[in-house]
Amino acid sequence: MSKYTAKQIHLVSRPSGMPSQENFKLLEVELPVPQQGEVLVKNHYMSVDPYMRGRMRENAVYAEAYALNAVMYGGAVGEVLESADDSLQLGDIVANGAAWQDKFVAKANTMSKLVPFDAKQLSLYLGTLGMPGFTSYVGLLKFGEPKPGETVFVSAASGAVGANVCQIAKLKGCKVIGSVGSDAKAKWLLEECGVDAVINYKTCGDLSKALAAAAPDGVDVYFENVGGDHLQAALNVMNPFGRIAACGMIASYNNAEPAAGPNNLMLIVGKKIRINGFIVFDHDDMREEFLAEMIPWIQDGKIKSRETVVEGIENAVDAFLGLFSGNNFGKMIVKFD
Ligand code: NAP
Ligand code: FER
Repeated sequence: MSKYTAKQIHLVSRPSGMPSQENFKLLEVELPVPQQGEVLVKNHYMSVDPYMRGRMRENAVYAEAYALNAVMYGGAVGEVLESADDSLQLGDIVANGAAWQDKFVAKANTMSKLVPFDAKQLSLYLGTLGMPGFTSYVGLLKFGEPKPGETVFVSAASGAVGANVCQIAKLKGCKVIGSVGSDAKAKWLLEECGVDAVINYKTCGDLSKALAAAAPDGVDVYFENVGGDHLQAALNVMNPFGRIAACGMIASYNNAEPAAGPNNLMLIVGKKIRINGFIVFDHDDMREEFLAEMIPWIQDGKIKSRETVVEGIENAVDAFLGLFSGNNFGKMIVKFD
């Protein structure tokens, strides 16, 4: 055994509906000494993401379900404490897939060394420069195909994916309308991110009417993060040949029983709307192009990032659950000491 112990969060039962603390367990385990080809890493930040809810199901669709009574996984950024591999040295910063634990031993080739453009902003590699930021880039540009002057509607617009979609669409010359669940989030998008109009879906009344009022020229691209009433409202207001980048439908992730669908799907036919589902992990061919555009945008202040930082692995489950009630303003991050 090494001199290190690690705290880990295990999934101990599969949630039905909204998960609760009882579905998870915090354990402390001893770590082995790294063998040839392995490193021991201390994580500084881990990501909690909506997709993790899907992996808690037995019948996860696109990837294997989390095993029961084992540590979960996901994106994290850490620092090498011990190395038995030539490719990584003590102190190297690594992006890894070993979230939900504060330290771990793994093969060096399962992680990538980061040369951060700003060492004070490592958590950006879990947000704007990480999986969610890349999702916004792929989804908007490849599947939304926005043209200058067109109108883009974004749901969960202040979140990790949505805030980047809004800002990239503005940089591409579009009119942007967002929907969010609080006035503070709306104010940030309007005043700091240059979004043209924001709807608070909790207080706006009829969402289709609010969207029609915000989008007098109709909607050409809908970046779908929420589903349900948001999809219904978007279809009502979309223009012929509109495109929907179907990224996620978070409103349904904790449904124990399927909810009724939008009542207007036939509009897809008459309006000749294209709906494209996509999974970011299929689009690694765009990663270089993404970083080449995104890093200068961040450095030039053209893309702003917000984070909600929750401290301590013992609060990671709460951070994850908070995604489903909008507790995060921007990217939800868990910071380890
Ligand atoms: P996020 O937007 O940072 O956090 C989730 C947000 O969703 C919450 O802050 C909340 O914001 C909103 N929300 C939660 N429940 C809602 C409900 N019932 N109705 C309306 N809004 C609700 O999360 P993210 O990581 O950026 O993910 C956004 C979407 O992208 C999710 O659907 C996720 O599954 C999807 N995604 C897909 C891919 C892919 O490859 N396809 C990759 C990454 C993410 P409000 O306060 O505004 O309600
Ligand atoms: C996500 C939501 C759903 C995501 C992936 C999925 C990578 C995939 C779902 C499926 O295959 O059923 O946020 O992010």
